[in-house]
Amino acid sequence: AYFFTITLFISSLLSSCGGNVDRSKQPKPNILFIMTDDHAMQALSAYGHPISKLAPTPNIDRLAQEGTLFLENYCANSICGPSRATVLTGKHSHANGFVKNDGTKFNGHQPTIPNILQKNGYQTAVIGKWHLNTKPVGFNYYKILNDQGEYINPDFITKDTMTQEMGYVTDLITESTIDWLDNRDEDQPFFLMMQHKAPHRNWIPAEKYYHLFEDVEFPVPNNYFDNYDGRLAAAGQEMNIYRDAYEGHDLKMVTGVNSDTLLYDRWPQVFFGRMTEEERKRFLEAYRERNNDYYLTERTEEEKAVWKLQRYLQDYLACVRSVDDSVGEMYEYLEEKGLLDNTIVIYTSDQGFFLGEHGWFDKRWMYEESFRMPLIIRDPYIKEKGKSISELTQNIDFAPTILQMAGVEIPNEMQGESFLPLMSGDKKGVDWRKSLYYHYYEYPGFHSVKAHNGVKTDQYKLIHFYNDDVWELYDLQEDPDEMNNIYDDIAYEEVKYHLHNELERLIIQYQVSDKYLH
Ligand code: SGN
Ligand code: CA
Repeated sequence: AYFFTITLFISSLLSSCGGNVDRSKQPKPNILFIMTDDHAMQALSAYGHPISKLAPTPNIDRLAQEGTLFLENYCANSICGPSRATVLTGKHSHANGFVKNDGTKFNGHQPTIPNILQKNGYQTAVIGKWHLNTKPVGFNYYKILNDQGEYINPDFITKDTMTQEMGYVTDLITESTIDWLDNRDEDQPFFLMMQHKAPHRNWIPAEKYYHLFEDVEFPVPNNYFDNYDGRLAAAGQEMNIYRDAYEGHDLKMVTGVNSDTLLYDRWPQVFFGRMTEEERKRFLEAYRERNNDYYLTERTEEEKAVWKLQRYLQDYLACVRSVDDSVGEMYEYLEEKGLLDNTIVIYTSDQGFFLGEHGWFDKRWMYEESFRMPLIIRDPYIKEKGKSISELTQNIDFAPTILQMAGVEIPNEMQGESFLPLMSGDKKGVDWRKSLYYHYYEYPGFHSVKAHNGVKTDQYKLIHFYNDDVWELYDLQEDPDEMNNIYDDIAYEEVKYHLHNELERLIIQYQVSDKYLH
């Protein structure tokens, strides 16, 4: 009978729209926003990429099984600070003032998720990577990494202090997050941003995972040895795994058999310099056999390049494993405290990343791997579980969506749109946007990616490297790896015409100032 009453009670909470819970009759939900740094969807098994099958992420996948998986979610500008500024403000980079990762100072006094939620009865906190060069505004509490942050024994900045904590960054961020939850005011809902450093460069795994993937051979992308034919900008980049990755700093290679000296370690202060002597020894021991093998086995240049890819992926994916553990711990915590039914959990990364496609690591490009952003939302008020969404969503939509979830008005100046109606089934794809605007500004800059903007539809992508006035066009159905620039292909005249118009329309809609278009 008890079960029956509860069932009746629950069904009375369901509104007419698709059996979802009527939010207006519920207490405001808690929101746990988990954002990692550079987590590619190729490394998140809910998306099914072959790489992730060898290094699955069961805890993050569980969010998708119990929630909504976004298949076509993109960022507006594939670089850290700008993506974070867009998430907070719901605006494209030019409109929120943070276009480059060049030390720009984020203006936290514009309408942002935390500012608005705080004014509407939320407790707000951010723990982990911040990287916006001004102190967090709109947060009751913050504990952030110093700039990029360090993997090992990192410094944390709070309102009054900067303190080094001993341990592995992903674990420390999880602990601090749980700590904050334990001490929060339980009478108020919370908006909590847990923002991991991992799996950002230089991909140092937790000690317990040094060996995790050492014997795993990950699939080599078929365009690993891309020659960039027909793509001028791509030919000029500096993000090749086998040419530009630092052999010490990034690939943990040493100077010879049994050597304890790293090859080029560009920033010792964030790597070996951060470890205690004991930690350094254990690290070197863990990598010794593999590093010796590099010198003891003869390899062609091509084989060496593949060896480097494997080393990169093994470390990157071991970092992802700790992130997945962290999500598991948060799950356990919410379950234990009875919070799962009134807490929305969002999992995303500040942008995508290359895992060897085109020969690359890093991001920045409007090409799919870095443009795409993983996004999974477990919203207990939405009835349908394991749903996926293929409409074009973007990080400009995060703020409006979160505000709508919290039942708060969305400021007009936000450029994104809430995708909550897509999740709840109240709005069908027919009413949704059919194209996305993208704009990357940071040139000259690290990794030498030329500035570009562009438009993407479900099938096509037009990119303008506007400093040199060079155009690229891709048919994503025919050429998902974006190897064939068909801009000059006469067969695509009409597509091109349509996309040029669409790009113009978006530039006007989002009010991109002329100074950014040359
Ligand atoms: C660091 C990295 C770069 C990376 C930028 C931006 N080098 O400079 O490879 O592109 O950050 O990354 S590192 O060896 O110092 O890590 S972002 O996540 O902040 O956008
Ligand atoms: Ca990043």
